[in-house]
Amino acid sequence: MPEIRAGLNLFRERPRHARRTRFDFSQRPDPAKLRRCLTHTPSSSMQPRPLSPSLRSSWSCFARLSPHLRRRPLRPASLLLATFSVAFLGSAAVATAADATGGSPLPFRREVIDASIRIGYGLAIADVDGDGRDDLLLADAREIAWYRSPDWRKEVIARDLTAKDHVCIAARDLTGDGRAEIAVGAGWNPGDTVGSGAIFFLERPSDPAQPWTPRALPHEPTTHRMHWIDDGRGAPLLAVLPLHGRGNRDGAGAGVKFLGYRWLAHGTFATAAEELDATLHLTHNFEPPTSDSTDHEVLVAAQEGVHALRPSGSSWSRRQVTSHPAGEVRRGRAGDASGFIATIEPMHGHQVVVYPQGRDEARVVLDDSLVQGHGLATGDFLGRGHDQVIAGWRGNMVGPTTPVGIRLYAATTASATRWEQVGAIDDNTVACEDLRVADLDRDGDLDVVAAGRASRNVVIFWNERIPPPPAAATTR
Ligand SMILES: [Ca+2]
Ligand SMILES: [Ca+2]
Ligand SMILES: [Ca+2]
Repeated sequence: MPEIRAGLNLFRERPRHARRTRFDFSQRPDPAKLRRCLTHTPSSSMQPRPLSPSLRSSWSCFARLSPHLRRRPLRPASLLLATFSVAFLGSAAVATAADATGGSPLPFRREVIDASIRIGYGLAIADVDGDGRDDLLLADAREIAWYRSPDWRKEVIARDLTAKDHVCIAARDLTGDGRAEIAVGAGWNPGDTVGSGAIFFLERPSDPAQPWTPRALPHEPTTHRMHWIDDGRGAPLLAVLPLHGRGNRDGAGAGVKFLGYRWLAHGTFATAAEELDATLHLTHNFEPPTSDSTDHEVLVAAQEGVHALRPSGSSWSRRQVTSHPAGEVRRGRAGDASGFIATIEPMHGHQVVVYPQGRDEARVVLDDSLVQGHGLATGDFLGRGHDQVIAGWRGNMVGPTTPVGIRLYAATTASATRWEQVGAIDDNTVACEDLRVADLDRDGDLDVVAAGRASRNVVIFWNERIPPPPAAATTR
């Protein structure tokens, strides 16, 4: 994908040492000062004062879009962008951000662990160093890195594996020694459906903070998403899903070759890749089987809707589940113990959708106001005994900057046929390119980690639903 435009750097995080200078959004400047700050260097002497509703909306938009603008002199490009945003984004964008903060406050505490990534294409969670704590892994444009729990020190283990960007990462312990095996995808260029793509297994050095040795595997063009999966046939499979079929144009042509690479041992793989499917198009993401799965079902989000793949004999069967084009897909568990499927539709889309019991005709739209929805997860974040849905979006890739965020939605019926937007986990600090969930601090609730593209950050949202005991509070 094209590089982020310079103007979107408005989202960049400040370094940790500068956090104390963060602007207090509860303050409201008077209208005259607001007008002046759009044309002059903003003043730090703005005093709280009520605004008219229209100006309050404008200020809300301005504040969310450009926190940097009030800390330092405006650069011409930033000034133009902010002015354009306030003037032309319109009430819809402002209402979206306001809606995101509605409802009950969510019990998440934000911690920035990296404020200077480039793209943040792919996240994974696994124990890299074998200390029993899950670490974070990131496939960034030019680096493959992991962040060590609990201090989140960054260790770069590979750089520039291909001339084009790295794009995805899969990490899981395959050998039973408690230390993750890591594979990555690279050569990212979705416009080149013939010569792009790359897959590497990274061979571990004795010190996991040192560079790992890349071993190339065969690949299809436009390598995009990967997971280590169990298909019930013994050794794990590195399942790799390209975005396009070979030689495709405009999402048409040959089907996407979804291939699996059978792990043998010690970083060696079966000579021939196994084909999971070769019929779909614009396959943006997939959901691996759950760890307790007996049918080893893989869900693929494609232009042709969500399709379920299952091992069948020596190959795989395919069944269409939904009919709307989808970009992200996850499974969830409803209050009545039935399953549901959650999606973002279409690819890079604006809708968060749930299919109770995986029934296409039961489609429920949870939200239709995302801008470039790109992160989706399910889990019981609120401790209700069934799964909620969280969705993150990255905002416009071109044109005027739009607010970004991560929202949480919860079912209001046991059968997951009705939903409500509960609130925002993130309100305009992470232009969500990818997100993952896990109980990172092992306190019993699910935490969220997100990588931001235009915001160029990696952020952990600590779930504080369960108050930490005094003795545990110091271990984070
Ligand atoms: Ca660890
Ligand atoms: Ca291992
Ligand atoms: Ca937790």
